[in-house]
Amino acid sequence: MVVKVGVIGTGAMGRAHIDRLTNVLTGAEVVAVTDIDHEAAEAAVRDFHLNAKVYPDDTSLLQDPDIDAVFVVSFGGAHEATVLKALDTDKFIFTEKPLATTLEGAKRIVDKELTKSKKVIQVGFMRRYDQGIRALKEKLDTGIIGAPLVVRASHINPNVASNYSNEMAITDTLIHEIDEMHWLLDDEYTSIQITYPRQSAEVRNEGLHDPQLATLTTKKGTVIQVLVHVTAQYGYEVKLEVIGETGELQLPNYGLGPILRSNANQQTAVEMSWINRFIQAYNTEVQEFIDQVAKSEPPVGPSAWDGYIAAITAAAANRSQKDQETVLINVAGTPTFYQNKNAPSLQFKCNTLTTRP
Ligand code: NAD
Ligand code: ISE
Repeated sequence: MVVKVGVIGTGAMGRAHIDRLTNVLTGAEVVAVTDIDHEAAEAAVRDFHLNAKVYPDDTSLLQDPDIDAVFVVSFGGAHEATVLKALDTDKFIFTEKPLATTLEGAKRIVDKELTKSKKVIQVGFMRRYDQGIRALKEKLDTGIIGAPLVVRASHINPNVASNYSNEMAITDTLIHEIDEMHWLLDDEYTSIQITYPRQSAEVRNEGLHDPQLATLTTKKGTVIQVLVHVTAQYGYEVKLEVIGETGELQLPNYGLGPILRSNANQQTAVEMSWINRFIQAYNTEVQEFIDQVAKSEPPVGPSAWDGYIAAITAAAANRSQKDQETVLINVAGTPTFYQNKNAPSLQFKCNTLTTRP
């Protein structure tokens, strides 16, 4: 079966997904697109030589009975409304991160998915598919460095769009580490604090503080520190180091050129964009999603529940941005529906955020 896909949002990431679905992966065909910028949708059809309908909006695209799966690749703030509408259909849903930009929005999605007979949503947390991060996790899980005590990570962008806000340092950027770290450590967050170091003179966006430092603590006691630096100019880099009881693990940098040593000098290229750095991870996550849809089986990748955990943690971080205080996080147990695809359950407790007194 060829999975028929509708793409909602044809900006940089929407086009990258259309490209991989059309030219790289197997088993899918993009048959419909839409974007609030109609010309952007038309351009995607032209540029990728698609045999696809251009719909005026997400609502009309979602009514097309020939579409098996939708890719929601609009602005983060627009995901919730589209995903909720998509849940009224029988289509599978791949939504880019964040699932929603508020914890209430993420909960509305989870609540609605829980009324269905099976999971249909996968969230684009592609870090879990990166071969370097996976290899690091595999080593960590062998116990070779003992228990993880401290994690140090950096998320560096050369620059950001003019509409990038201070909150987006969390909901758009840190959200990747928020999802990655509890999966990597097989642990749960108990608190988060954002600290603002000296402000960079490279910041152009009103209200944006850059860089920012996030400190997360976990139930097992690991402390995770993440540097978010989005106006770094020199390149795009994601760094990760796990310090254990008896050793350390560092993330290898995949996809870069060779290291040149000459004239008492050493040089190597630095990537400038997420598009190339994570290309293998994007291809793997999307192929896996398509293969599941082809079998009419629920996605096995990051779920709406993972998106909800990320939204709770991001909401706590957004709160900490305001006063630089530690915010406690309390995530209730995972509903059965998200643990076992064959046993849906509506037992579901609301989660809380509490600020340290
Ligand atoms: P972009 O600004 O290049 O494109 C967004 C597009 O969505 C624009 O063309 C805009 O007109 C369109 N749009 C906005 N609201 C819409 C709506 N309601 N209906 C239809 N179209 C709408 O941004 P981008 O870089 O392509 O990012 C898109 C999404 O992908 C964001 O959620 C972002 O967080 C995510 N993203 C994920 C990764 C990743 O590593 N997983 C990387 C980049 C972007
Ligand atoms: C972008 O939206 C992404 O998701 C990239 O993966 C991330 O590294 C970048 O910081 C975000 O702005």
